[in-house]
Amino acid sequence: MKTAKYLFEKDYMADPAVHVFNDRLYIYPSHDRESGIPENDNGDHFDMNDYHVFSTSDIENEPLTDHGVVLKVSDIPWAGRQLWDNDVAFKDGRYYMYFPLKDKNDIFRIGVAVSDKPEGPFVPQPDPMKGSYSIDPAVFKDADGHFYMYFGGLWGGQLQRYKDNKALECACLPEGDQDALPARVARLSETMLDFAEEPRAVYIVDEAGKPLKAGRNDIRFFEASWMHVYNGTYYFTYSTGDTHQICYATGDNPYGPFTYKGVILTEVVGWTTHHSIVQFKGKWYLFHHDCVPSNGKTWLRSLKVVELEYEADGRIKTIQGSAKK
Ligand code: FUB
Repeated sequence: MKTAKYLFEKDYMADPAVHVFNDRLYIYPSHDRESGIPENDNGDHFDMNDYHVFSTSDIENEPLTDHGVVLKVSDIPWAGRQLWDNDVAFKDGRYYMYFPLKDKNDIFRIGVAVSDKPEGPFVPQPDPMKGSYSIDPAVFKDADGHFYMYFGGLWGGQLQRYKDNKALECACLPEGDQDALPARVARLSETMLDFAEEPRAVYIVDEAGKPLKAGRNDIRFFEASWMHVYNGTYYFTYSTGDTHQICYATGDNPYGPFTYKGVILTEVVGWTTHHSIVQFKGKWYLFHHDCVPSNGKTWLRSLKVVELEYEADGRIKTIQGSAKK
């Protein structure tokens, strides 16, 4: 599948987190909707209020099965608004869905909902994860069985409101030669319901080992973390947000530092870009979204997939997004 294809044209879905469970591919997207909220830098127009789950045993030829609504804002006791990008992990017979949601004070926290099936429905815990903040949780299982959550996002994602895992009096967005704001990573506890440690910074460094600067917004981290391992190397992948690229950096362990390597996906139609990378039936795929079907409405995004290819030295071949310049 060398050309990107749309996956589900009946409705708007975005931010696909994708995993293989029981030899089947499961897609956990955000569910975009037309809420009528005006577009702003805070992302208020992304006012999603439920999740669906999709699955398939043949991503190239079979239509997706829609498992319907699996979790709603109205089911979540601590809910305020805005269910953004979620992810799901499997451990000891249970599936854990991690989701960012604003609480009743309009602060993004990360919640957990549990199911005994990959397609849900998922039952939320009564409170958000202790010590959680910001958005875009992505959960990675390392070869030794430990699970790590990567998270964080700038601007509407509120990451600039925190330093050393404490809320700041005033948000602080670095600029120019200051170090870029890093994503965060924390190992999960045995129960999968908490962090096992204080979240740490995910440093992305240049070839000289220096952290990327905020002024390099063409390549610095903004949101949408993902982690995969290819030939023993850890690939931390992310969106550059206001410059609309999916980039990657590599390291030799789940915490990093990760050395910046290049662009995976150039700009797509729409403001946001988001992705996941998964191996299925011997091929690697890049799941993502764009706004072509909604004629560029940034808050109405559609799921896409395309094959991802590596060079012999482990570099990822750049894929052209739909916003060709
Ligand atoms: O879907 C809302 C937000 O848009 C996500 O959390 C970000 O990653 C961006 O795709």
